[in-house]
Amino acid sequence: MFTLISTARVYPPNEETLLDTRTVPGELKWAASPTEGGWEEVSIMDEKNVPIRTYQVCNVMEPSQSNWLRTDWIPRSGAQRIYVEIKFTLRDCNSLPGVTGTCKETFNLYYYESNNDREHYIRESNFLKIDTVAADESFTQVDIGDRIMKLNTEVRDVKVTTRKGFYLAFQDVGACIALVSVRVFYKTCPLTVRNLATFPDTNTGADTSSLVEVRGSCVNQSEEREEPKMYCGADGEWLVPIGGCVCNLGYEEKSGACQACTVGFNRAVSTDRACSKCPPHSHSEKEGAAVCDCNPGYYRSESDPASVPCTQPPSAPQQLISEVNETSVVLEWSAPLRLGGRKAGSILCLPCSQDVLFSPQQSGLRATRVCVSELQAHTRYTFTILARNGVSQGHSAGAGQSVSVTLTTNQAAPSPVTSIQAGDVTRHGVSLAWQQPDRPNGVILEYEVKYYEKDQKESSYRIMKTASRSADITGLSPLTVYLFQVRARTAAGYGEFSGPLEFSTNSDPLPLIGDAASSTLLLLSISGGVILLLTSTAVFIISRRYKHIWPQKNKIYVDPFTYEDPDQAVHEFAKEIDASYIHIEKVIGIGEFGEVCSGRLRLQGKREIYVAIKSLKAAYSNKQRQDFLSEASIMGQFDHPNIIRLEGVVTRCKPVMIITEYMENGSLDAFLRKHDGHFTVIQLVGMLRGIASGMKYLSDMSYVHRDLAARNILVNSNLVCKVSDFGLSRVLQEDPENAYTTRVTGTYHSPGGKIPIRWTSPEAIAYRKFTPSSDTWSYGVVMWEVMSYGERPYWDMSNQDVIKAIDEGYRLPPPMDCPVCLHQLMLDCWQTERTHRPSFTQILNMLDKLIRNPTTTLRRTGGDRPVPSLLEPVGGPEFVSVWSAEDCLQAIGMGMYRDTLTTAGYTSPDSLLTLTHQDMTSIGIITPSHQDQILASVQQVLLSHMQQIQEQMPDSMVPV
Ligand code: ACK
Repeated sequence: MFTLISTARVYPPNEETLLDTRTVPGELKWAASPTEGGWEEVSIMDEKNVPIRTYQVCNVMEPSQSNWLRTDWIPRSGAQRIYVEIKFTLRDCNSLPGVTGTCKETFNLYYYESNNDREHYIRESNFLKIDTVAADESFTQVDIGDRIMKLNTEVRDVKVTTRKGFYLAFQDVGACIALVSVRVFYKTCPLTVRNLATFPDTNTGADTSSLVEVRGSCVNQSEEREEPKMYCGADGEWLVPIGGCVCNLGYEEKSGACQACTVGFNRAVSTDRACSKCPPHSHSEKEGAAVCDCNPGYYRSESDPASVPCTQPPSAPQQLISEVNETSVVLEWSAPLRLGGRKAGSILCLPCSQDVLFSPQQSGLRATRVCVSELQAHTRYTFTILARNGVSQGHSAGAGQSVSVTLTTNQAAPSPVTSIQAGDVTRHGVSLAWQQPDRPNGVILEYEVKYYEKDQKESSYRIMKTASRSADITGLSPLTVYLFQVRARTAAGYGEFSGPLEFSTNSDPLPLIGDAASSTLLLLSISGGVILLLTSTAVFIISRRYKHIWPQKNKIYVDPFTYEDPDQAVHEFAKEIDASYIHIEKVIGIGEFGEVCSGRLRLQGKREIYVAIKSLKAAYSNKQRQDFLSEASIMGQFDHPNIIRLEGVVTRCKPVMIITEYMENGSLDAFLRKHDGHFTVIQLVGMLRGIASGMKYLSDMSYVHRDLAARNILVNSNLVCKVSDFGLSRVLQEDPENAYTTRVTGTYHSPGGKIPIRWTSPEAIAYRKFTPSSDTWSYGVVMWEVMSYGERPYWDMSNQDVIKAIDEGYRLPPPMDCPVCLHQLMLDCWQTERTHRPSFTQILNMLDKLIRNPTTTLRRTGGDRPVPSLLEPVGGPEFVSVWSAEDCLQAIGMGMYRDTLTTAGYTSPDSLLTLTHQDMTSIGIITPSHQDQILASVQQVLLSHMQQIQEQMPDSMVPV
């Protein structure tokens, strides 16, 4: 019936074939049902005249066909997912003269897992369907005499994990088909050596997204540097090599193996890549030498690396000259005659008091000059200078290595007075006292106090002399800043003046802010009706005072693409991290530019933290690198507890990486789907509040996110939600959710960039008008996603239908059990006129209001009673009465910062939620662990407090 062209087949190295009908000698003899009139085995010749087995059926004229063909048992040989490649020809029903509507153009592929390699009969209903197979548009043309046939190749895959093997079955339902060949195979990641570790041939995982973690073993003569690991991806490719091995000392890496260094060569340090020739005056007699031994009479010091030549000790320094200047001595000499093959080092051995100063230093001198000062006046000293090199110790050539000089110092002035203190202060005077100088160098005859007005500098100063170590200075002008200096005098003259002590005769400095606040607080606790008025006055004064030292809150976001050199933007906003501080642990997902891993980061002097590591795939263009790093340049500008925190970037080595804080619960949409129905309404609103707070921060910085969606919110172990994904590029390689599109027709054409239609406001879709109000629209959709536990907005409607429905005024209905007021807030976010949508400040206020009064706001999940207006101003004394910032700080064990925070204006629980790392540093909370504790716990504590209030409500009021 058919002839065809075949080509000799070479299988790809990462495919293991379980069955190929072309290589089966003789007949296949598969079980066909019915045995007559259904599938028929037909031998044909390929173009090389080699016979191959095919199965054919062509009952296109008869109705109700169900012709089954079953393969023999195929052992799965450890495979977890198998691939079936079917080559077939299929007649187009139209090309068959006189056929009726019974003719079909598809067939069905089934499988059945079994341990029995000789099943006699398998009930058809026991087979599980893999797919319906139709002829594809891509095919190979096959010449058959005067006709041309189309040879189709289709591949299907299925998970087979439950039995030792399986049967495949083909069901024809009335088509004209020839199964030309069937090949069944599975994929493996082939044996490979990476970073000197061998990774065995590994079967891929059961699912198309699974990554199989494989541990490598070090090749011969190598040892582990860091546990070698790689992941075998579903397509048979090795991914993310982590760790690896290094050749043992004495061996070097060559073509993925470790080879011994030859005689006369060594490899002594693990950081050296290759063996190197023995250094001068050393040798190696065997292969595989780690260290070359010194020749006789030559040495290495303990600190000498094995890579330097062996050397000898030096002879003595020469021509020592000394010069005395009061209590200082300058010594100069010339280098020894023989240096022994090393740079000369020199040493001065002096049992001096610790106060004696050597410049540049006492030992290990490289220059042949030293200045010794702060010696005692009128004292006899001996200086000995010894030439040393690294092999002097223990290999000394004996005397003759040192040279000495003895001399006497002169008289000298006293050293400066250092510790002056101010005592009583009056409007016109101050009393001063000080200690004797450290080195008086003789008897102190008197002290001299010099003082002058700071503004006048030293242009007009006054002097006062005294024999004692104190002085009462009088005759000063009130409210004036003065500088005071003191010096001592001996028979040798005056010493130097002390550094200036600054003091103001203004004895009534402004009251300290903390004191003002605490006295206000004291007042508050005892007086009744005026309390609130006073509190707000105190807070007002405090915040006015602090204004100039607080970090600027209204920072504006800088677009990294405005920089001519994008690398400059990255380094302005992101810290470069040394890759060796990062320890990658596992792959947690695939991002837009490469894998996302989790791991640990230990920066110098900081405690180790868990981090997420996004890496840029190996082959990237310059544009991709810039787009990838732009996310770090953006993220690095933010500091807010509900915005994912950037730890830094790795750009100076490959792979290029972005390091952020680790969010244990991953993205919000998946997290909610996993925990469907597990949270109270208050908890869900708490999550929404966090997101709104992060968005308010972004909009205050004039940053428009453009892709706010639950998939771009990350959740940590405390259920704190943080806004993430600041990538500017929306070109997704794979988008199974079909979240983004560029193919929007009609009035919603969107040039340049993909748009997440379901989350995007109409004006942003129509003419790319992205504003904080378009983010508000997206926020409404996120609210809907949260309240429906990760349901897909607009379910399976097409993007076109969504756009149309929105345009016609249709909006998403309230999710199940969603309180009316929350749905009302969503509807407000989805106002067609963007200026009518609430700002994030208003949304945040509204949510706070709901959380504070859950009894009256969150209990109604239906009905048509009027809902409170969103845009109405909220806040006021009721909040203060619910709970205080102080309670909250106590609850998280940070009560010690109560005063600091109150003084800085953080008086309400609300205000604590706005704290950032930077805010805390600026007001004096500098311990990083305390900052983290406050940020991580405040939201949680407030939420659980709200929840407790909610739980105390009567049953009928608790939201379901
Ligand atoms: O839903 P997920 O587990 O959360 O899968 C995706 C995946 O990486 C690809 O983006 C996860 N992911 C991204 N950033 C982080 C992070 N900072 N902490 C934890 N998981 C993250 C995300």
